[in-house]
Amino acid sequence: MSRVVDVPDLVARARSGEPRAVARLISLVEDASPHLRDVAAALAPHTGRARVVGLTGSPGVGKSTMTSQLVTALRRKELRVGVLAVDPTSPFSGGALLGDRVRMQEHATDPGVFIRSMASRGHLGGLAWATPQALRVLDAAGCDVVLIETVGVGQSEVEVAGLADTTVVLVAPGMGDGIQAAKAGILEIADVFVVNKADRDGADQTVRELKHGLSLARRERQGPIWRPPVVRAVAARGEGIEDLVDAIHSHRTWLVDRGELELRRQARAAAEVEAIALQQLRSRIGDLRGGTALDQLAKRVATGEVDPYAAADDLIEGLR
Ligand SMILES: Nc1nc2c(ncn2[C@@H]2O[C@H](COP(=O)(O)OP(=O)(O)OP(=O)(O)O)[C@@H](O)[C@H]2O)c(=O)[nH]1
Ligand SMILES: [Mg+2]
Repeated sequence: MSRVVDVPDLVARARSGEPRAVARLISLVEDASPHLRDVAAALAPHTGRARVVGLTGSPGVGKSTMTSQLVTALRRKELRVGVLAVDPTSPFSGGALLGDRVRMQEHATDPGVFIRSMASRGHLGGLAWATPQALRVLDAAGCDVVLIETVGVGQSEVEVAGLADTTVVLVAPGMGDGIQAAKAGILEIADVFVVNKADRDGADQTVRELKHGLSLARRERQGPIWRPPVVRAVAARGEGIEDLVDAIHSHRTWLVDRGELELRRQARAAAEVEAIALQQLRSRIGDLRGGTALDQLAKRVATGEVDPYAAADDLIEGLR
C-alpha cells in the first residue's frame, strides 16, 4: 500500500494539537511503517518534556477509573494529558479496550486529552518496542503528562516501570494483593502505592501489609533511597486523587533533586536503542544467504559437526 505520507506536515499538525495527526503518527509507529525512521527523526527534537506516569496492577483493580480521575485532576491544572492504555494480553489494537473507552468517555471530546489503546501481543518486541514510540508521539504533541495504563501480568509491569518516570502500583483490599505485591517483586518497581477500593473491608490490613513489606524489602537499587508512600483511594468516587497527585509530584521532585530523573531517562533510552538494534540484527540474520544461513548452520550444529558458539560466530561474521 503506497499511501503518501507527508511526515513533516503530520508532525507539525500533531504539534499544533490536531488529534487526527497524533492518531495517525501513533498508527505509523505502531505498524512499523516504512516511514518509521522519518517519523522518529522528525519527532526527536520535540521530545523529552512530558512527564511519564505508569499505572499498573491486577485486572479490575481500578486502573482505568483512576487514570480517568487523574486526567480530570491534571486538566484542572490546565495540563495537556496523553493516555496510553496498553493491553499486553490482547492482539487487538485501537478500539479493543471497551471498558477503558467507557471509563474515559468523559474525556473523549476534550481537545487537551489524547487517549490511545494499544495491544502489545503480536507486536514485534511487544510493549518494549511500540510503546516508547507512541510515547514519543504524545510527548512531541505537547502532552505535559502521559499516563500509561498496563495490566499487571508477567513482565508487563516491569516493562512499564522501565518506561515511566514514576510507577504507580494499584492494589485492592481482600485480594491478598498486599502480600502478593510483596511476593511478586512489585515492591521493587513501585514508586507510589495506591490501595484502591478503600471503601471495601480490609483496606487497613492491605495498607499494613504493604507498609510491612516495604519496611522489610531490601532495596538493592543503587543510589539514594525513595520510600514509596501508600495512598488510600476510592477511584470510583474520586476520593484520594489529590493525595495521589501530591505523591506523584513529590516523587518527581525527589527524582529531579537527586539527578535520578536523568538517569532513569538515560536507562530508558538505552533500552529503547538496544531493542531497536536487536530487532534489526535479528532481521538481518533472518535475511542472510537468502534466509537460509541459520538453517544451514543449525543442521550442522544438530549433527555435531559444528558447536553452537562457532556457528554463532559464523552468523555474526556473515553480517559484516
Ligand atoms: N468499590 C469500588 N469499585 C471501584 C473503585 N474503583 C474502580 N471500581 C470498579 O472496579 C471495576 C474495574 O475498574 P477499572 O477501572 O476498569 O479497572 P482496571 O484495573 O482498569 O481493569 P482492567 O483494565 O480490566 O484490568 C469497575 O466496575 C469500577 O467501577 C473503587 O474505588 N471502589
Ligand atoms: Mg483498565
